Amino acid sequence: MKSSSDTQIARDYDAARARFAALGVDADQALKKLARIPLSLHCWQGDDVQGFEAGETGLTGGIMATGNYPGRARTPDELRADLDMVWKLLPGRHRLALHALYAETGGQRVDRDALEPRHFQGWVDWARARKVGLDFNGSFFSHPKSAEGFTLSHPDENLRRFWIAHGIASRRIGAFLGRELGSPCVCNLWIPDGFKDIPVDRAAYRERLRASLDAIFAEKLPRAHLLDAVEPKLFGLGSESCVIGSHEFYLAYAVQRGLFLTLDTGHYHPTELVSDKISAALAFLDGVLLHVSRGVRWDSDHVVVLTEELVALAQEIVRGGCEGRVRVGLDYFDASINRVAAWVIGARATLKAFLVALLEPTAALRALEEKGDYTGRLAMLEDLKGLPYGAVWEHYCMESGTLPSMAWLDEVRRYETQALAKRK
Ligand code: RNT
Ligand code: ZN
Repeated sequence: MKSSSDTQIARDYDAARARFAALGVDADQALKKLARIPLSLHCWQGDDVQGFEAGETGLTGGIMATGNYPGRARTPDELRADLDMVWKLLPGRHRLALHALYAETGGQRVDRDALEPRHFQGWVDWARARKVGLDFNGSFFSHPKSAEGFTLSHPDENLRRFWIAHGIASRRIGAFLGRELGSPCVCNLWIPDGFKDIPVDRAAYRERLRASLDAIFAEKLPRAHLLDAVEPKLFGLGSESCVIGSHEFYLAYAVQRGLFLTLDTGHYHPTELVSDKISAALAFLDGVLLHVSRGVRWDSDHVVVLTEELVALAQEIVRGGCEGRVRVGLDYFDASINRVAAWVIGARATLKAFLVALLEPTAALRALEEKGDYTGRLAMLEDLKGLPYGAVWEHYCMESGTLPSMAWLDEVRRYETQALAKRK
């Protein structure tokens, strides 16, 4: 039986659909397209990027989760239970991005250079049962061998060798995940290497990084299973003066080697827009991995919310018809609020941004632009902001069998009382 709020949602949707139809936009079609855009949710929101290694060192590498809200997942099963709740509250089909830190080694100490595909079997079983694709990240931080702030560019050859072995192991694990689940795994590489203060020989560090990457990427693995990505950044805590793997460095490397470039929205100057970089990168690259994040004054990894820039990112992808070449990953970690809610808020915001983009009368805007009618273009872009996107979103949630706005939060609160609050 339909409740009165269900009926209200249906009525609102009918009215909204008519508004969009008047602009030549088919809302039903837009929702079909939205259902085909998978997000790659980051497993590390659930436990403040801790992972499950024995003898953990705590989070290092110039990134930081602040807050101590109760309920952090402490075991793979707790994390998977939390993810099941997240999945229940999201419309659409999504992927999960793992980090090497989340290996399950059955209580054995297995160092990062010795990780094997079998250490991720538990995740494969979870993913297979839910028809979820997996992505992967090598973990080049939170480890005694990264304590000096350098990994693949470290002057010490032994340390570099260790991290090269980790990079090679990570790619093999990624290829395994892609093969097992029948969908290419994006394996992302980010390293923390950089200087707090003014270096004198940047070139030597960058040369060593290039050579280490060449060693990692030497092994040819099938692209049907594995898509390699490299992630630049501008600065981190303790690497304010120079990051070895900078934007120019990895952009050039990705072009030369045919890799994906990872664009993290927190990794640039605060006024620099990642939305503007997608079409530039795709003119030369097969693909881009987005790390959708929200920096507040710095790369603070706040929970993603529906900002103008988030909508602009989605618009760039939808307008360019490059949904197939841009993987949309999330990357934030907030320990100051309910972690499950944090996941849901950021993922829903990202899906809403895509919905706004898909409901745009792009052809009409393009026609104005081509005619040079920039007055009309600006006027229309502004007027479009008042359209009833919310009504389409609520309908989409209902049709997808998930809860509409705010009702999902009741579900998270119940889960908090029943499960999260008991984790002491
Ligand atoms: C760090 C990078 C990196 C990490 C995660 C944990 O600045 O953004 O992607 O946040 O891999
Ligand atoms: Zn990132």
